[in-house]
Amino acid sequence: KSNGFSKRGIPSEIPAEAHPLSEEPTEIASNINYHAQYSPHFSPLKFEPEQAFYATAESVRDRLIQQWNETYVHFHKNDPKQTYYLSMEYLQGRALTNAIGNLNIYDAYADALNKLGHQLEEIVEQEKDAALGNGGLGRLASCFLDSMATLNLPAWGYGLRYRYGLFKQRITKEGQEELAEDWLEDPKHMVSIEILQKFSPWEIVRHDVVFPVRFFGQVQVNPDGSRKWVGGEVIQALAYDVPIPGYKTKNTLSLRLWEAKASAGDVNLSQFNDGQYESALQLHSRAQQICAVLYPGDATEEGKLLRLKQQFFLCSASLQDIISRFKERKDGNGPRQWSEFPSKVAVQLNDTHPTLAIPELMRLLMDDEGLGWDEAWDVTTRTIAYTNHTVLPEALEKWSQPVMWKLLPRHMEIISEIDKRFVELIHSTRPDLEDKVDNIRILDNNPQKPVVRMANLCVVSSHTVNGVAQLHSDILKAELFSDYVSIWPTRFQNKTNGITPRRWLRFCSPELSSIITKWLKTDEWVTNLDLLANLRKFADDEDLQAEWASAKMANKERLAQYILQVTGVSIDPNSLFDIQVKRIHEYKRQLLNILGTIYRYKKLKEMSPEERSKTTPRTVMIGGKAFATYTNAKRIVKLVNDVGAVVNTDPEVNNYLKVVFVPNYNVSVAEMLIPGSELSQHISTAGMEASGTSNMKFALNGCLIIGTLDGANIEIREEIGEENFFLFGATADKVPQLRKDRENGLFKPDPRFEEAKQFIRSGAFGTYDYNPLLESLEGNSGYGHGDYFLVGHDFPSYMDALAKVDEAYNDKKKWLKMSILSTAGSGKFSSDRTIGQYAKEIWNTQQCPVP
Ligand code: B1H
Repeated sequence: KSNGFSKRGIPSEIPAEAHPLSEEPTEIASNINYHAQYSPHFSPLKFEPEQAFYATAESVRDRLIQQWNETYVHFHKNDPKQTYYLSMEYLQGRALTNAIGNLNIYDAYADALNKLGHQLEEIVEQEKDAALGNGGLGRLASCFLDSMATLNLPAWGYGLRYRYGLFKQRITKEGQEELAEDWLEDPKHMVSIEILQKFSPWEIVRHDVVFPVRFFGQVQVNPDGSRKWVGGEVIQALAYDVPIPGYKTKNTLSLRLWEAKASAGDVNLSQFNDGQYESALQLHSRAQQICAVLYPGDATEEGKLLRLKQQFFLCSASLQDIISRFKERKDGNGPRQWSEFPSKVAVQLNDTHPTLAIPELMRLLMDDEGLGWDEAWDVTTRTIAYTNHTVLPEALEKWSQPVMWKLLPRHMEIISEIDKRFVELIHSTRPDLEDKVDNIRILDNNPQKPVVRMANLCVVSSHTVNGVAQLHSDILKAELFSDYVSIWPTRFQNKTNGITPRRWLRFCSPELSSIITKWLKTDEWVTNLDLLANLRKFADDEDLQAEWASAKMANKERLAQYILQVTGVSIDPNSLFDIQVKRIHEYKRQLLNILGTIYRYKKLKEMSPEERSKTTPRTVMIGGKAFATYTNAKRIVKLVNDVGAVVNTDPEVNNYLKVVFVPNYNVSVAEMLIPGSELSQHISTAGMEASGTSNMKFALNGCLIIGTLDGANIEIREEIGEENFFLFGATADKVPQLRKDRENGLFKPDPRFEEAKQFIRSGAFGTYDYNPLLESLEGNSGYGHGDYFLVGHDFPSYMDALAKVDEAYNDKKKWLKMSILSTAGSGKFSSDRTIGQYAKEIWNTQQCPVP
């Protein structure tokens, strides 16, 4: 047990003084000391890395608060149109390096920490990832916040302050195990996490920003015919702000996360005094449940209801906040006109998860503000825009009508009215769509299972609908939303995703960044990524190639150290580092990767030592989390681990092949893996991956891609040149026919594919029963059966592409040139470009830089 003292204290010559804004290392050190001494979180006599991290973070937070205040005073005075990004997920990762990097005080903080006896690199590692998201959709939201701040756009992010974010993945002999991840505080330091205040050093609680959110209850009809939602239970939404600094600008935005609280009056004191503690505190515990966990499994009725409550909680609190800000900024000539609302407010829905913002805005405008239907509808539809992120049928949200009538009776009245008016519109203007109306209307009134189709509600109620890569947007227009396109041809757009070059190159690979800056003779590429194209003319230059190779090698060595530390497997930095990291899903086809690897292993085994020594040594790394109840995904995790256990300990081949499952893939792990990668795999069945965003991060870091013509791969290949991309597989337009052919028994499997599967069956990787997994590749029909994802069809062209990779890697000069051209061609994939397009083509917002 700690007594609060430790070997490492703060050097006595460093005074504890505030200096909140100084950029002088000595004064920064004093400020960190100040926070260490006056921080309520720890004994002031202890200054181990953990305490040093908190004191450093609080010191940085002072600056962020200062900039945040200036930004919002400026926005308040200028009253520009603002964007409100509503998302159920944000994958922020760590904040320290990003904050001091964006504030341009990285070196000063490194010096200051040195004076305090610490290394910045070690302090940074103390921070826990904020993982309030599942994958690409949540990380996209976080990249967008960075770009909106950097571009000086007036904006807010809105989300939920989940107590437990995405689970932590532990790998055991059984495969994946899920552990609760406490991003706010490490429980080992807490006597009782329920009693002590939980905190993240980055957030600022706004005790004065609280809105009531109602659930259940009924609709009251007033004598004048107006309607009001009453009764039920009311929970309070309390705001926590996470400051989002822009890169080298004063503008600092806010990610506002809502926490659910019961109000003080909700403790039933007489029950409590009678000793009925649990029922006295019932609403408190119900409130706590709302923000307890990210995406609770929705297999049970209770789970479903909780997810719906979360979605409504986000929408209601955010809209009340938006409306109160709109009313507050009046120009002195009396109350504002509601018709002005869409010229001050743009609401972007990150997928259908915050769809309830639509009926909630209608309700607030009609029932609280007294607008009529037509006026409220006009304001709502001119305010709301919707981004679709997937065409997978199981991810298209449909909520049970009875559940919604119970939880949100007034909203269901409004949704029914929107539905009715839409059906009338079809009847009166589009008789040709008459027979399709049951499919495109909002309510699916199938008596067995009546549901609300959230995507349809979004399309009907938004002024703009966009997909996230060109192919995906084309598929939306041609398939999922084709009938709406014929009604509203100008409503549909494409906004190809992007990533922030600050986190995903400048900060995660300082080595490569300084080489780029040196050769471009400017660091402006960090905010104008198109400048990377100027590297093209040096792609053959031997000096650049040598520097490039040495930066890559340094990053590979750092990665090899990390892999050794977390898995115990030693990998050779001279081998080709081949990486696939993303959520585990059958459509992403990690199974194709591991089957290809198994085939490679089998061939290596069959070779003579002489032949083996001529092959290209390769380290295959696969990482990602499987949804806790997705059994086939968990089997894939287990298979990769089992293959690794055999291959890595096989003395005949382990100089030529290693297979590593990288545990607990998250933002921080990505920041380590991507800079050290040479080949990355983006191999989804064509038409199924809406965009992908890690493909952009890898390409930006000079990593070559093996991939299908899917999502943003297509645009990446266009930008970097087809000769620098290892392409294979069926194209999206052929996929339906290939599935039909398969159902008709027309598919002839490649012998290599059969051999790989047979090798698993033979027990080469242990006794675990892989038959259910292998069976998903057999048979001939059904979603998730009959090789729906076309692993067998694409296997031969995949193996051919992998052989081309080996060949290219053996020609070092050629490989380096391709690597440089990958980076040089990645300019388009900056989220600054994406956000610039949203601002211009969807939001109609302008920059508002703080002077
Ligand atoms: C994406 C999701 C998603 N698309 C449901 N859809 C969820 C759907 O918790 N849920 O219920 C969570 C997430 N995520 C991803 O979005 C796409 O698969 C990627 O291709 C894309 O790059 C990313 C960002 O647009």
